[in-house]
Formats: sequence, C-alpha cells, structure tokens
Amino acid sequence: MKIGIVCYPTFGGSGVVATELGISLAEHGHEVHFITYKQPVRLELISHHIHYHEVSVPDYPLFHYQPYELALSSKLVDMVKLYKIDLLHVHYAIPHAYAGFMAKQMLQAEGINVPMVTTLHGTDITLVGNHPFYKPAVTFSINNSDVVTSVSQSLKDDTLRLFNITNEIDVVPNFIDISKHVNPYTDCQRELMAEPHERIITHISNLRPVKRTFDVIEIFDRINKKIPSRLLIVGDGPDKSAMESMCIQKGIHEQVAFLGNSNEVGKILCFSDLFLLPSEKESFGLAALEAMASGVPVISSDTGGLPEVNEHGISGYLSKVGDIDDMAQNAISILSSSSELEKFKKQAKEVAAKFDTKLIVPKYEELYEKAMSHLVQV
Ligand code: GMT
Repeated sequence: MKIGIVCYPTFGGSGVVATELGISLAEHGHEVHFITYKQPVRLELISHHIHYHEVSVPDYPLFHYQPYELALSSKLVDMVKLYKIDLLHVHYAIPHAYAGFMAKQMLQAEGINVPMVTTLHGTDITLVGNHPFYKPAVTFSINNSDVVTSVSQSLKDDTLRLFNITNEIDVVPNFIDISKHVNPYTDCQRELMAEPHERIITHISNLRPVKRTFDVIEIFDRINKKIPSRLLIVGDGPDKSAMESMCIQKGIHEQVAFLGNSNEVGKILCFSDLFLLPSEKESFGLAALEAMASGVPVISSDTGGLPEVNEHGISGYLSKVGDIDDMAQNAISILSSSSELEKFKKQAKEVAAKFDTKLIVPKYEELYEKAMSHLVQV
C-alpha cells in the first residue's frame, strides 16, 4: 500500500509515534510518504520505501498568520496524485485532520477517492482541541475521518466526553521496537554522569506546565536527601529556566543536568535507574514506555492513559497528580535496595514488551484495510 503520513516533525510524542510507524510500515513493504514542514527528527531516509515531502508556506506580508493548513492540503492533493497514494494517515487532529479532509474533498472533485485515518494523540483533545475556538473544526474532522484511532482507552473516553462524536474510535496503543532496546550498549558509560554510589534519575519531556516539571524537582530533592542521586533532564521548553532557578534555590544545581533535546535517549536511559513522569495530563506517556523498554522503572501520576502503560507495583508506581510525597516515597522504596531495583527493572521490561511494534503495527494495517473497504462501500 502507498501511505501518506502527516505529523509534527518535532520531538513531541505524536511525531515520534508517526515516524516509528512509517519506518515499521516500510519494513513491512509499504511505500511511505511523510508530508510535513520539516524532516521528522527520528527519520533517517535510508530506505527507498520512505519518502519525505516538505510543505512550504511562502511568507506574504498581507497574512498576519501564514495559512499552513492551506499549504498542507494543497501538498497532500499534489502528492496523492503524483505518487498515487492509497491512504492518508494523519497524526494529531489539529490542523492535520482538517487539512486532510479538505484534501480528500479536492481529490474527490477530480474523481480520486482516498481514505483518511486520523490518530488522536492527547493534547489535540484534552488541551488545545477542546478550546471553543477549535472545537467545531475538531469535531467535524473526527466525524468525517474514515477511521479514527486513539492511543489509549482513556483518551477515547475523554474524546467521547468532550466532543459530540458520531464516528467509531478504535484504541491502538503506542508502541516501541523492543529489539532496539535489548541492551544495545556493552558499556553505558555511567561514570560520565554519576559517582558509583549515586543513583541516576531521568525525566524526559517538552518541559511544559502539563508535565508538572516543578514536581520533578521536588520529588528529586526529597529522594536526594535520602539517597545520593543525580537528575538528568532531557528536552526543552518554557519551564526550563524556572526549573534551573529552582535547583539553584534548593542548592541542588550540581546534582541536576539539563541535557536539552537529544537524539541519544537510548544511551541516557541505558544508565538511568528511575524515570519520573508526574504529569497533570498524559494520554499515554510514550516517554514512560521508552524508559520501561530500557529497563527503567517509572514513578508517575495516575492521570489519563498512564495506568494503561505503567503497572502499579510492577513496572513502577502510580500516585495521585501532585502527590509528590507519595512519589518520592515510592521512588525511595525502589532505589534503596539493589535487589528491589533489579526486580523492578526486569518487570518494567516485561510490561513494555506488551507494546512491541510487532504486536501493534499490524493493528494499524488492519485498520487501513477497514478504511479502504469503507471507501468501496460509500
Ligand atoms: O506530551 C506532549 O505534550 C506531546 C504530545 C504530542 O502530541 O506530541 O504528546 C501526546 O502524544 C503522545 C504520543 O501519543 C502521548 O504519549 C502523550 O501522552 C501525549 N501528551 C499528553 O497527553 C499531554
């Protein structure tokens, strides 16, 4: 099948999932076309089954806002016609599902029928999409997609609660290629980051308020008072400088390293002992799954889809949002005994294996078939 994938090309989870999906589909023999404004960060164009088409939005002084949706839907029309793309899979409702629908309509006017699969990722529903300014367009795009998927049952429930949805929603969880996480490094070079007696704790996110980044510092501070540790913060975002100030204020700045956005997440997780994700909202928590696949137990909040990923008492622990004392207590209980830590590391990997690419990507392929048959029936 020839599949056009639309996504955000940045470090966000939805772009990572879309990119990994495209790579896996290409390995299954499909021809994959990424259509977005920049080459996705995790995409290496090493396969002749993978193409990347850049959407450019020319600057024009009359426009206060440059019309990206217009440029994207025009590019979709052109690419579908040029490469005879069979199906569009758009990740993140805003504005991708809307632009995809417009492209479908334009193509239909020329007698070309292309089904569209929309995957809902989280903030497109729970934060941004729910805003009254966007809600009618998001509702319309979901209801007019041929197939709609959400990355967790929790996100499906939120979508049905927040929008007037008449379409079916299939839950397809996010996934991870377990084979790429089976100890790829003979030496993690842990000594570069910490003293032998210190534990290494990691947080990876876009450092936005929804991640409760200040809770990360508070939890670490409590752990560090009992167990000498280092905190590695991966990612970049609006909370970063306030987090740095907080570390200085608490006198723990020498224990905390801000590593910025990184393409070496696997290496960082290789020497990590614990992962913190105390988010306010999280439709799935792909970063937690990546940590678990690398054998890193997760201390997280119990919001949204996190309980579907992080199994309480097995791959880590769940606490109520904002309960930093409980999160710190749970972290200390794992880190204070090497045998306990080893047990959780092993269990985290076992839970992550339930989300292996091999098990999940065929679900998308089945839904592509469903979308194609939908087209035949219409
Ligand atoms: O976490 C973010 O804010 C980024 C956002 C995105 O769209 O890239 O992440 C959402 O999608 C991820 C991939 O499906 C999920 O793992 C995240 O849980 C979800 N984020 C939220 O719901 C806050």
